[in-house]
Amino acid sequence: MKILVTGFDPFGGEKVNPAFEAVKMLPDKIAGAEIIKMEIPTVFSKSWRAVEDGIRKYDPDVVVNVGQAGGRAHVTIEQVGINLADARIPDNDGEQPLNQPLQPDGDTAYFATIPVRAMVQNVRSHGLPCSISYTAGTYVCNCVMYNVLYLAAKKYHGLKAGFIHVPYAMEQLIGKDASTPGMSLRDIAASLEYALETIASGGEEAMGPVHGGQGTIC
Ligand code: PCA
Repeated sequence: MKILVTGFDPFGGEKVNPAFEAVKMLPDKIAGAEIIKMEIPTVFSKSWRAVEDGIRKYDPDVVVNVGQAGGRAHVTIEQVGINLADARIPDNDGEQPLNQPLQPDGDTAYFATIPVRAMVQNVRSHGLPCSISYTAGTYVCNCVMYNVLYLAAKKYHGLKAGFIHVPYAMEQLIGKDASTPGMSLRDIAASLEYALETIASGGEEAMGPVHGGQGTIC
């Protein structure tokens, strides 16, 4: 199995993006699956096209895109991408779409096709907090999640995809309000690794409840 894992470049005045920093720390193989790592731009129009270039180049079985959700306290696995771009701040190219559909002919929303609940449970079973999120926001992360699921539905049949949001890394908290949550890059990377392990080992979606935690800020 081949899993394409992407992380964004820094945005919003941050010096690093913990998503790509943690992706870089992942091993090249997880539970027998090949892990292909790629950095993508935090730009509405370019981000998902870069992922599509990666899909064409590497022909992965699964795509997992990873982004920063500053203000969340731990790693969250996204359940749904919505057909809406509504940017709070301009992206890295100055684009700021407001209240626009991402794909005029796309569904209102697509659910992740990776085993979200089983992934959350596996991360938790290794002693790290993790939860499902029911909103990936309306910025570039949601744009990528939605568009990759749209591409899988329309063009790359059989491709599975989903999105993981990670909190600020500890070093990003310096100078921020003392109540701002974050995690060490090592724990973020470990959480990603356990989440990907579930996919790599062919984990089926768990049916049990995995409530608790958080997932509204990004
Ligand atoms: N986080 C942003 C976009 C890039 C990133 O890492 C988001 O949550 O939309």
